[in-house]
Amino acid sequence: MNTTDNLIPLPRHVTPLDGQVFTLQPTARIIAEGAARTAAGQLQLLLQRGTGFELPIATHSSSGDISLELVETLDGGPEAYGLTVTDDAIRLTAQAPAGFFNAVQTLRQLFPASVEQPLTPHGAPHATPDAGTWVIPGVVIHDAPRFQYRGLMLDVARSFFTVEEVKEQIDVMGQFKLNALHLHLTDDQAWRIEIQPPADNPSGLDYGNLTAVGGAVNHPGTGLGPGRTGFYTQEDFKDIQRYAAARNVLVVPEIDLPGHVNAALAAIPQLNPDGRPQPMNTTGDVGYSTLDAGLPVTYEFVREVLGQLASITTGPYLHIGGDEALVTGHDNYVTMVREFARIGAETGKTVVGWNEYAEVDLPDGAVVQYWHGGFDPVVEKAGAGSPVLMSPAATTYLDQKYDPGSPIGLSWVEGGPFTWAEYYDWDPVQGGLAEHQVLGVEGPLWTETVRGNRQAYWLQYPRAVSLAEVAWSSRPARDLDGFRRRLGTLGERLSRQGVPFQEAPGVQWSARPSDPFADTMGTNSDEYGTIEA
Ligand code: TNX
Repeated sequence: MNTTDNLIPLPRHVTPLDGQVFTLQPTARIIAEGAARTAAGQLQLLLQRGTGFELPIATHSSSGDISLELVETLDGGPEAYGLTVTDDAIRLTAQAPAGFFNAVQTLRQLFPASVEQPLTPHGAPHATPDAGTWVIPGVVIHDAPRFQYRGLMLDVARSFFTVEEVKEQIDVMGQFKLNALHLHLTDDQAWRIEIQPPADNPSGLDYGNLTAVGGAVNHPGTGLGPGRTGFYTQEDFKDIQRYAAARNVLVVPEIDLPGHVNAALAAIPQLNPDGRPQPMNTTGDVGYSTLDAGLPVTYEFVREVLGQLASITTGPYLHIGGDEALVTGHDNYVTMVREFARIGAETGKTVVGWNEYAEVDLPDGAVVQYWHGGFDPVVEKAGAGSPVLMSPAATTYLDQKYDPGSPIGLSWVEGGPFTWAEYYDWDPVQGGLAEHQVLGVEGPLWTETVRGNRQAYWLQYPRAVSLAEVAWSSRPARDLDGFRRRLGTLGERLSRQGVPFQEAPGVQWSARPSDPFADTMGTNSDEYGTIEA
């Protein structure tokens, strides 16, 4: 096997050192200080769980050690890293914590797959092979990402994911150097983020009711297994962000406006023109709800919600939705979205919105996330300085079925079903965009049919891995056959981690995944595979 057969996404430069091999001994140490400490601790834990060796973290290296060395500059920025494996040492270099995190993920992939253990701390550990197993081929790697934003989106509104589940999602994605997690926090069916009662509340709105009503919802009535209720307190949200930051993942919160707001209309009567709350609606329907452009309380509400969310968000982005406002009317849409984007920008954050909002006058630098429909407004906004985040449905939507018989997933995107190859063989720089105008790539998982992580993983993987390589590796370096082989090798790692994946055709999988539906059979199977949005 070649050194690169284990590496996903493919690094920029890989030079095998023929004849050299490093063998990890139980007496090795991890050498790290300062900016390298967090990644060193993560490597220590990984190796302790995977090999049984308790490697100490120290500051002066000798032969046989793994050292993480801070360098002043490295081509490719804060996420870039170098990795050298020789007979007597492993050396990781980076200029920032992000680079060390990435270097550790690559080193992890150079170890035999047997280093991988279940990701959930409660998962029963696999037996650790004996000390002679930990042999790594000599190599020199220099690596840096093509795009700065490499994300997944989790729709926690349609189906709730607990804080622990979101953290595990971060663990899985991080190994592929995916570095952004967009949380779709609100929608018609639910409101999943706590908004606290403000000191100044001119219209006396009951913000607590958003999560009391909107967090208690079961599910849109489709999907396999019991529905999910719950919401994140502001402390939960901070906790998720801290966990993510230590793993080089940025959290991007979304409040979907001015459509997809039925849960808010149900919780806060004053948002309705007749002052009467909407009933909660748990179907998977889209496009039927809207805020009212003519009500002053609409803007008071949005200012409070975006203000609180911005104040607890550590990252630079605030996503304000903007999609499928089918009953809003064009003029009302433009009036509200222009104002909401302005309010968002006033919080100091960069606003992000689905591409419908590209029709509106936006603050400088507002990010446009393309999902479907006309591309011209997107290119025009890009020309005026708006970075573009690429999520074209046919090459990035992780909720789409792999084949028509899939028990979960949607199938409304034309040209489907889609497998790993469609999500691999495309380029984010398209339709007249220039390389520097593309911020990156994001794969959304809408969860009308999804219950919990195991089902989510089954839809996400391996296609999220395709996206990770599209976002990280250069276009000329990407090659379908090489990727197919590396996916096959990856099967054993995912399987050992306890991550169910789709045994997509065309790949010789090195191990079979566990059954993502094993714990849901019989609980809700009358609704098995009924949704066709
Ligand atoms: C469209 S994609 C939506 C979501 C749905 C999805 C699947 C996008 C920006 N909006 O609200 O979940 O289709 O039905």
